[in-house]
Amino acid sequence: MNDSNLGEFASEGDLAFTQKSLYGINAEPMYSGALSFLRRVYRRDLSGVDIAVSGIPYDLATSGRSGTRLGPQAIRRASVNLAWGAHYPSGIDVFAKQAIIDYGDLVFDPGFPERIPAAIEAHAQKILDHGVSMLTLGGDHFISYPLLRAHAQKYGPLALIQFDAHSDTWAVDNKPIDHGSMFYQAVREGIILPEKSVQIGIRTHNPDPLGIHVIGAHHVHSQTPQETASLIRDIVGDHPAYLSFDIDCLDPAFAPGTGTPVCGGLSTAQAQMIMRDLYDVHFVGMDIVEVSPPFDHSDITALAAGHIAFEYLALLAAKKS
Ligand SMILES: [Mn+2]
Repeated sequence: MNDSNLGEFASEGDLAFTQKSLYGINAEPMYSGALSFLRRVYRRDLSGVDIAVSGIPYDLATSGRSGTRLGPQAIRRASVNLAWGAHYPSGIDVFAKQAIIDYGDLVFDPGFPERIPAAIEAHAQKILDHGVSMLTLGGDHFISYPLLRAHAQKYGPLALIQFDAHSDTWAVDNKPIDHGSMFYQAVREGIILPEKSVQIGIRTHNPDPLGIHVIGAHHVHSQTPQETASLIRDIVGDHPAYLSFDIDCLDPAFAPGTGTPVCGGLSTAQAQMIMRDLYDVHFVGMDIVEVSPPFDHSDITALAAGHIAFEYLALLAAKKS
């Protein structure tokens, strides 16, 4: 902290632009300044970076009510509430040893929707080719498909850990760009391994889960978060794993701002506690999707997304300490 009359906020503000170091907690009034994700520095230069957070404001694959194109903005805005301190209850400073940047958003032309999947995949390849891992803010859940393709090119076929109310493995063979069948495509292409993959919080029927393990929401409710996490860890083992968190995994009481809400879901606390017990999973990337701010109230959903992403960063930080 430097000498100033600014007290707790000993900086000139707008740390997303003015902070030179990529490390350390960036404390700034939550009501002011450039609202980067967790107050990280905004930049495109990937040198010396461990994790790049980027937004993909895409919702053209949505089947129900839309609005997730506004998700990245809302998650960033809510995330600044978490930027000022260490992770609770671990006490880990998420930013002490991890250089995390806000890479900004992927820009694409919505007038050419057929080009967008390849644009998302190229965006991910560029970041991954620099040896930087990704935390991606959606956008609707379709974005996970091109992201998985890029990650599988780097790491090989992946274990998928999918928090969701819906399987998104409904069989459609003509490869539509929609957010309910992309994991069917991913299994068929061999970029995720069903026997190493698990869906948590499911509460919609799918007659054929394609061999992916399913821990339904009712199952999560009937056991402790630690027991759920243990099941996940047993399934995934030490295989490289990609985490895809659809915010509609949470109950509409905890995540009203989403396109396809289903009652009976997890609480934010359950999801946080399950996440905290995934300490030995070999994560290679994460996305958090389906936050639709027009249906949100008091930023509940966006804040939940920020918290879940922060849990993920704390898991990675714990491995570095
Ligand atoms: Mn879903």
